Amino acid sequence: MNRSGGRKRADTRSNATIAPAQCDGRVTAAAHVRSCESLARVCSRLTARRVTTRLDSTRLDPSRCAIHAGRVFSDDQRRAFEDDGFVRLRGVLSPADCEAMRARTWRQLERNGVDPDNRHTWSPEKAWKLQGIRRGDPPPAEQPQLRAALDALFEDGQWTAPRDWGQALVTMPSPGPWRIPAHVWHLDHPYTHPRFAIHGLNLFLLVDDVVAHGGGTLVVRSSHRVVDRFVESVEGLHDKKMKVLRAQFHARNPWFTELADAEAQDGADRTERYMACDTEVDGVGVRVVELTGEAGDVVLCHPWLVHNSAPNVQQRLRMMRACRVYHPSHPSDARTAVSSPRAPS
Ligand SMILES: O=C(O)CCC(=O)C(=O)O
Repeated sequence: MNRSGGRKRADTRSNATIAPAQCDGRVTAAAHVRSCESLARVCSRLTARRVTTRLDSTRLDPSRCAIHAGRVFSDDQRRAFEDDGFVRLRGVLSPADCEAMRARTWRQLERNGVDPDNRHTWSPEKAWKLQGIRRGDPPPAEQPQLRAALDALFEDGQWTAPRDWGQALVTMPSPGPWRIPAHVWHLDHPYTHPRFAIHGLNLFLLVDDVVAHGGGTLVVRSSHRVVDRFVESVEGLHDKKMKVLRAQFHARNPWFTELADAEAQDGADRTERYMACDTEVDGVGVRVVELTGEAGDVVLCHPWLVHNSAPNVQQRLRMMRACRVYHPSHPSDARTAVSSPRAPS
């Protein structure tokens, strides 16, 4: 998650370095995904393989109930996570904490040349050098509601606290119409992630309210279950690059093939097709959903939930943050690497 370039991240497995994804000083979505996928591949190689005989790995142990400072992760929330691949926790951060995070973000944006009162200065590349705003984040692991959720979802209730809320996802407003993008629908975690147990999650924090068509991350609801079927059936899973597996996954289902087809940008029809109702893919009802909500909400996403960034055709900046949480068995070097794989920040 380093949009600024310059610093290289260590891949201590091979002592190689992974250069930040950049293109003429601008980071493209494709470059971001390449970066995510190469790091996920590192993780995948370092993570122990698991053999299992159960049929649907997206069902978790229902007997676990986690409570932190009176905050419970309920059965309904667990079911939502299993069925949809994501669950929203309301009001994880207080309005005051969000206000402070927004103020820090604006201060950095101003240092990058953004004038809050002059929209001509709101160009996308000025929202890419925001690493500094992570200092001063309210620690994710100190939020009781989030702790309860992570305890309930992770295998054996074990997870390693992220240092901060991760990469800044700031999207400047752009002219409409709002469209579902084709590039790049992706996962941040490897397809070789263990089945039947959660060893990694994506966390999206809404630092500000996010309304429809306001740049909220797009997810394919229940896609984690389609990925699960793919993983179960694909040959040579551990020998293939993530990019190859992604192409194979998309090629297998016309719905996903066309979703990722850059030629198929047919505006309203596309929105209708992918967002108005579920379509059955490999026996699973899926549709594209926008992550919207209020400042302080956190959305927990299954590692196999297919997702993408989205345009912001509203008047205000989209401000979210994205981090990942891992099981302690996840190799710490890979954990460090993957915690900041995206270029923007
Ligand atoms: O900008 C966004 O909303 C997309 C975020 C994303 O793709 C990611 O964190 O992997």
